[in-house]
Amino acid sequence: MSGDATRSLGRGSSPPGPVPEGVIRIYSMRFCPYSHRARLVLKAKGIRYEVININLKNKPEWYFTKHPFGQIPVLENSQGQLIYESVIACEYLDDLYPGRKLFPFDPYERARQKMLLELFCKVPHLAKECLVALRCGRECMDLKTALRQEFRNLEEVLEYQNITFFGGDRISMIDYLFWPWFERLDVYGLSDCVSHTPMLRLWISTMKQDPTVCALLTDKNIFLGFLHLYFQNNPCAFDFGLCAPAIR
Ligand code: GSH
Repeated sequence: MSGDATRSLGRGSSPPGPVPEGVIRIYSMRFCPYSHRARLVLKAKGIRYEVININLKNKPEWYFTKHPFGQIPVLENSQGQLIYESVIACEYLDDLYPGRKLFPFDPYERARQKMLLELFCKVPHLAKECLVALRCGRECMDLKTALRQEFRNLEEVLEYQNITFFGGDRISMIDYLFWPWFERLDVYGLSDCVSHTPMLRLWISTMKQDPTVCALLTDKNIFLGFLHLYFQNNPCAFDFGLCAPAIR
């Protein structure tokens, strides 16, 4: 049992004990796209892991000993080693654990995936800016236009190479690194940003059939409930659907 759906720890909580041998721990948050990346890799590779969810609006004091700025995700192993930054954490998991390698072995193909990651790098920020603007009732046409352009760049990669997944014919690391933002398009109110990119839409529907992606899909209403509370600055947001606070 990985315990992805455990209540988050906040200020005043006791620090967790050492990580048991044979298990890796992830400090996470149920709705965080960066943590989602690492959880996808943990699941895809069948790694035994435990989850400690962090309340990001009320962070535990001890959490700053795990990450200098108190960000998630962070991995911790049984030797007490800490690994943060989602892409670095995903590569670490892929290198450390046996089973199917998600990054290609071929140095050029691996470099290509990292170049694609650079091509994607504006998407997280733009998606968040659009979400904030929409939630705060601000106009976001320019932001959406910019996001559409980023998606057009990704569309060109799929189109030009005539591939289903970003790494070729099989799902690989780059697909899992992109996926969390595409799963969120609908709940963020940004589905129309892929209306002009048919290959990307096909990729999204193919991704939704992947067993790892399916295992970690978050119910849309739970996600919307989280967003509602998050934008009210309510610290219960992170446990939405577990403690089921009333939405007012
Ligand atoms: N570059 C980092 C990564 O790839 O892991 C970004 C991680 C990040 O921004 N995480 C957010 C966070 O920890 C949650 S989605 N926010 C809390 C904060 O910045 O205080």
